[in-house]
Amino acid sequence: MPTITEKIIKQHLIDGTLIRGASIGIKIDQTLTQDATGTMAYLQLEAMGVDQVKTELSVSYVDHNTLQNGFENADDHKYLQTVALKHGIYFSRPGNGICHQIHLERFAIPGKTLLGSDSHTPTAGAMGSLAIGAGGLDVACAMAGRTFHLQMPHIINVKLHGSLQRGVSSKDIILKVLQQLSVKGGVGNVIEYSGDGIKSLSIPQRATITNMGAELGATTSIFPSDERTREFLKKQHRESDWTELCADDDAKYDQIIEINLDNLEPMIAMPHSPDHVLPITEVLGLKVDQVAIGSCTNSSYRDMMSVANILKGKMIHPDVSLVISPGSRQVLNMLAKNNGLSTMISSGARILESTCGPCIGMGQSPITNALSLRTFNRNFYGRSGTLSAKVCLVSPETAAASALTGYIVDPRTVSFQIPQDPDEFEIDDRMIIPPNKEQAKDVEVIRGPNIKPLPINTPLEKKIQKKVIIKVGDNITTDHIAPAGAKVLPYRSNIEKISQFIFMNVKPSFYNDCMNNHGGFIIAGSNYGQGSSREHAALAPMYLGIKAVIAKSFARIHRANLINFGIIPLSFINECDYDQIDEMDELCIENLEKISVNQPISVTNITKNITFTVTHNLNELDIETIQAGGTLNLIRHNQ
Ligand code: MIC
Ligand code: SF4
Repeated sequence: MPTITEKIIKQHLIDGTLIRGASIGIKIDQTLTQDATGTMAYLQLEAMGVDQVKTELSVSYVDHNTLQNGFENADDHKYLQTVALKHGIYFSRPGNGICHQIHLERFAIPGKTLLGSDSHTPTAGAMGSLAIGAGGLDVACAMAGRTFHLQMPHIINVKLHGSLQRGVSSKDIILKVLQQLSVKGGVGNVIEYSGDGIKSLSIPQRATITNMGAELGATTSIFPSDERTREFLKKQHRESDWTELCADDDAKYDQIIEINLDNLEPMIAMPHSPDHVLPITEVLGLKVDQVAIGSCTNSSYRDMMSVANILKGKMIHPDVSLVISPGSRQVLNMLAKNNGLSTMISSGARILESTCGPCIGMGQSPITNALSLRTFNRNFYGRSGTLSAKVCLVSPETAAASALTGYIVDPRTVSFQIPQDPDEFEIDDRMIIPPNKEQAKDVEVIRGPNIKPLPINTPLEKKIQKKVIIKVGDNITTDHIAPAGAKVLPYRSNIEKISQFIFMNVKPSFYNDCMNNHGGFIIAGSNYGQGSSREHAALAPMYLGIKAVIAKSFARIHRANLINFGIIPLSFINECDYDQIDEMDELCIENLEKISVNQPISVTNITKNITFTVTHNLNELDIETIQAGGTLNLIRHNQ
């Protein structure tokens, strides 16, 4: 009867029952962090007074903030390295690659639970891990051995039939799913893949699909652990980590989607959302200015070899800038040894280090009004660093073929050799520093001057009477709230400084308006906070005095982050109440000491002299957390 998700959750269940939609608590086996969210997570771990992590495995990666334009990022790396050694955490050094790619290669295990402070943690679902993205504080709590709470997800089964045609790639499968389900269609769900079509997909191909399940808003995505999984683990010299794991034949799903790979076409996501998906045939011939290949979605050895085979013996178009970032040191080294790298260099590609790079706006912003074709997973407004750029998401095959012509082409019309998976991957873990209990005692944690203490919220007051500082529409991303990019990311460990950038591209006066009004409310449409797991999108507004967000609906991770920092997430009961609120209206909520489960809350709009009701969907633990002014306060209070 059970699905894969139910099997893993059952084995890890600590609180609650497996009723879909109910609150449950599970044990976390593995955690991962990356540098942009990791500094906060480890500051929080330190604040909890934990000596050695309680997980089976915790890994700290450095892959986001690697442009060292000033001391800040380098200082963060040193902090992360020393704090890892102190607390029993593996440390993957800058240059070793992108967290999700490396975790898949070296650490992910079928049937294990993984919690990561990055929304693309579900990449490891390709291996049959139950891999979930969360805010840094939730990951810190998991490292401290605390239970991770979530809503028991509903389960959508995506059945793949047939096999991909020449020039069509697994990126096109997930773009197709996004076209059908949209960026909010996965909220509250796990996406489980099955069907005869999965047999022909290798683990890195599956990983492209599970990675971009984050763009559906899904809790996670997962594939069975089968012979293909065993084969991949064997080639990574980890066959002993393999166990078989699949859903029972009569497993019950909440929704079934069928996709026939035999007639799937190459797809493209148009600006500025990963679900604005069209078949590539509708945009053929559009002029391209930049092509960027890489990111945790499409930077495996196979992806890189498809690109190399398409570029082989040819030169890129004079009007195109082509940048390529192989996903890991393993991939880069293998490409270097089999001449794939020199093929890329000869064709005019600019090779970047194995990091997130342009995906997170760390350099390579395209020219004004550019059309930038990227193999990444997000094309949110402004994320590339050039506000006027139009970023489109495509497969590595479409990207490479279009870099040669200078306009969008259908990769099915290009002749190239389809790459084979290697017989063996090259194993060299020397850029991963393992924990060492003996040394841990003597390690001094080094903190640069940009690493500031954590701001802590105050307990919830009985009454909030404040102004609406901003009113936004649907599908606001965490990139809208807390932008990324090379100018802002160095302040990820300095909340006071990063708070000056909040809503910078949406309402530049947001910071000053918060300062002048002692904080206030945020009003939003549906799916507020989609995208990244960055808790800065909650922590910095908390620092600026934001007390509540009233939205039509929320994205899962961001809602959890708001609760963690003591900001109340409230939902409109009647969506038309949203229309009656304007920026700078004064709202008042009273009797907050009496919030209880399932009890609606009444909000008065003093400016308009109207009252409306909202829900909160908070469980008892959430209410306690908010009353205390956030998770850290609650933990301290209960210690
Ligand atoms: C992203 O892709 O947006 C990031 C950068 O990886 C984020 C994490 C962050 O903001 O540091 C994510 O996906 O969670
Ligand atoms: Fe890095 Fe981009 Fe992947 Fe986020 S989506 S982890 S920034 S490569």
